[in-house]
Amino acid sequence: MIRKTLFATGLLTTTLLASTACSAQPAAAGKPFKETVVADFDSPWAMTFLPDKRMLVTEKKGQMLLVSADGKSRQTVATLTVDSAGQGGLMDVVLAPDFATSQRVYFSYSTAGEGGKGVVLARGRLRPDGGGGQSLGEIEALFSARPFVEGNGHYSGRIAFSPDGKYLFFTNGERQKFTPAQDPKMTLGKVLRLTLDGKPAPGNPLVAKGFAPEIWSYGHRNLLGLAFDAQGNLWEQEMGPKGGDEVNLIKPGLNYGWPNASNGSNYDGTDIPDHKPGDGYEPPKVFWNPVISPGGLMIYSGSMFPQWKGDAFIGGLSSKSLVRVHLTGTNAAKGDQWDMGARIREVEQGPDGAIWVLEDGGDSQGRLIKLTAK
Ligand SMILES: [Ca+2]
Ligand SMILES: [Ca+2]
Repeated sequence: MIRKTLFATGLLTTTLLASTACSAQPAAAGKPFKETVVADFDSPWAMTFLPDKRMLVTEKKGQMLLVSADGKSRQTVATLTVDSAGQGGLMDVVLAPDFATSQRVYFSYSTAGEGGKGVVLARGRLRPDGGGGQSLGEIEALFSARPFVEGNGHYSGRIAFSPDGKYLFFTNGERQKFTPAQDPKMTLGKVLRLTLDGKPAPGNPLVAKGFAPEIWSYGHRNLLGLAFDAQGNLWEQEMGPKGGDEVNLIKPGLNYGWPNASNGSNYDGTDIPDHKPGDGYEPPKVFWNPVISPGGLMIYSGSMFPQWKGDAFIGGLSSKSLVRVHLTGTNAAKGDQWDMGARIREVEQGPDGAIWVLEDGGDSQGRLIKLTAK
């Protein structure tokens, strides 16, 4: 596999947003939070908070932005050459566990290469750019999905670090090809467990069975959310077929069924056997029919909304909603589904416990909205 990637960095712009970008929205009846529009972006995909309360935001076409805590100013810290056709682009961004000392930032993107396209895990270091701002330097690609295939869908590309900070979990979607999810030699349709350098983590559960050494779990479709809860459980959500979006509790070595089992059906109307006891496939903890089209996943640990501590929040794309899933230990149950009026791509928890959502924006502007207690 060729890990050929071109980067151009150092582009720096500082933009003051129009004054209209920071206005409180009238609270819709029934929503237990106030919505404040903070900023907007060009097809944003993911965000994360720095210890100093600023934010890193990725835009699908390849810009990584460093945004002030109030959303009013921003600078471009990296302009990455990515393949942004279809569902591809610059995707997730997550701080390294030792960011406070290393200034390292991990991110994912799709690119074209030998055989087609695939998702790549990379990292860089946030450092002074010499002009009073910061830029992302020392950029290196760490891991590429195998194999690269044709098409522009189901890259996944979500990143989560283990609670001890030693390992990195990375999702590879099945690229709309179905069967790779069950192929032991491909990383497509899998949750991977890697070292912080992007190598196979030692002790992965399926090596003795002949699986690729990076694989932690398999039988997945399009994994667009991945997060640990406070107890150390790893939760994942994935966009399923028609009527089959899922929240899964990820355990090492298990097969989650795709494309052999799903509580949904194919979009062409053909059936897929439902999950049932004894079929050898790990069933979802929650599934949706009709679908929500899950984007990001966040597990809430703040105090602004104490009633939701420990619960999962999911951005709904086609459902244009924010979805709450009640988590109790290793069990999950549907909670709320609030209409947000736009496709929600990403959900994050802010430093003060507010919930932040990023609209997907489609091919245009998506807003950053802060949700606070009423
Ligand atoms: Ca995020
Ligand atoms: Ca089915």
